Amino acid sequence: MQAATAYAHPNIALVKYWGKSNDELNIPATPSLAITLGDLRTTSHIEESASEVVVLDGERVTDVKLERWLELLRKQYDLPPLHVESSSDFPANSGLASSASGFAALTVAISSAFDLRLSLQEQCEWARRGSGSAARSLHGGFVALEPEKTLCTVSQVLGENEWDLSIVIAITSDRAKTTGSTAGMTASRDTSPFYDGWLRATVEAYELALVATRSKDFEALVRIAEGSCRQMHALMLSTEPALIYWNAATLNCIETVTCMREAGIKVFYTIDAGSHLKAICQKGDAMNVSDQLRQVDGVHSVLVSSIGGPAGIVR
Ligand code: 2P0
Repeated sequence: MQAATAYAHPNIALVKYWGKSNDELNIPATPSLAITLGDLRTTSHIEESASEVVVLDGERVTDVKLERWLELLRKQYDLPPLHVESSSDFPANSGLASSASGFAALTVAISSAFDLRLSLQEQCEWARRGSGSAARSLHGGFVALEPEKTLCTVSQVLGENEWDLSIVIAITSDRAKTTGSTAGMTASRDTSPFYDGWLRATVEAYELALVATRSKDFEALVRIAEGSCRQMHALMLSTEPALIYWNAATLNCIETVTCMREAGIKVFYTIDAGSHLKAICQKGDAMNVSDQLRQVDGVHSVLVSSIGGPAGIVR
C-alpha cells in the first residue's frame, strides 16, 4: 500500500434522511437530497501501522462506528492495521455532518492507498455503510440518494457551478449533540406515532425537490426544504424520550430568516441533528444574511460556504 490523503466536504440535506429500512445494511428508509458545502472540509490520511490507531481532530479515540466499518471492509479486502488521521475545519459532532465528510474522505483515501479501483458508485456504497449521509459527500453540487432493497444509488442532480447559492451557517452552540443520529433515528422509528406519516411525506417531498432543483425554482425549494426540516424535528420531538436538538438561538435564527424573507430576501433555513441553523440564499445576499444572523441573540459565529465539488485525493 501507499499512504494516501483525501478530502471530502460535508453536505446538508434539503430533504432529510431520518430512519432506516435495514439497520444491518444501513439502508435509509427514504430518499434524500443534499447540497455539498464547498468551503468546509474533512481531510483523512491513512498509512500502514503496527497496530490500528485512530486520531480524530488531533485526539486519539476509540470510534466504534469506524471500527465496525473497517471490519466490514476487511471481509472483502486484505487490509493491514492502519493509522487513520482525520480532521475537519468545522465543529464536529454538532449537526454539521462531520461523519458524512469523514467516511467519504476515508473511502477515497483507502480506495487510493490500496488501489481498489472502485467506481464512484462503489465508493458511495462503502461510504454509506459507514454513515448514510456520507454517500452524498462523494459527489458535488446537489446530490440525491435513493434507497433500494439492499443498496442505494447516488446521483448528482445539479452540478456545483449550475446554481449560484450560498449557505450561511449560524453556530449556536459549542457543545456536541446529546444523541447521535444513528441512535436517534432508531428511537424515532421505534417510538414516534408520526413515523409512518414522516416516511410518506418525505417520499413526496423528495419527488417535488428533484423537480424544483432541476428547474432552479427557489420558491418551491423554500417550501419543500423548510417543510422537510420542520417535519423531521416534529418527528424528533414526538420520539420517546424526546429528541430536542434546537436551543433558544435556533428559534431566534428561524425568526430572523422568516423576517428576512418577508422583507424580500430570497432565503430559507434548514436544521439538522444539532442546534445550528443553515440559511440558503442567493450568492449576492450571503453577506447581508450572514451579517443579520451574526447579530441574533445566542449566535456564536457564522460560516459562509458556496456549493462545493466532489471528494478527492490530496496530492
Ligand atoms: C440528513 N441527518 O439527511 C439527516 C438530517 C441528520 C439530520 O443523515 O446512522 O449520520 O450513520 O446512517 O448519516 C445523519 O445521519 O446516520 C443524517 P447513519 P447519519 O443529513
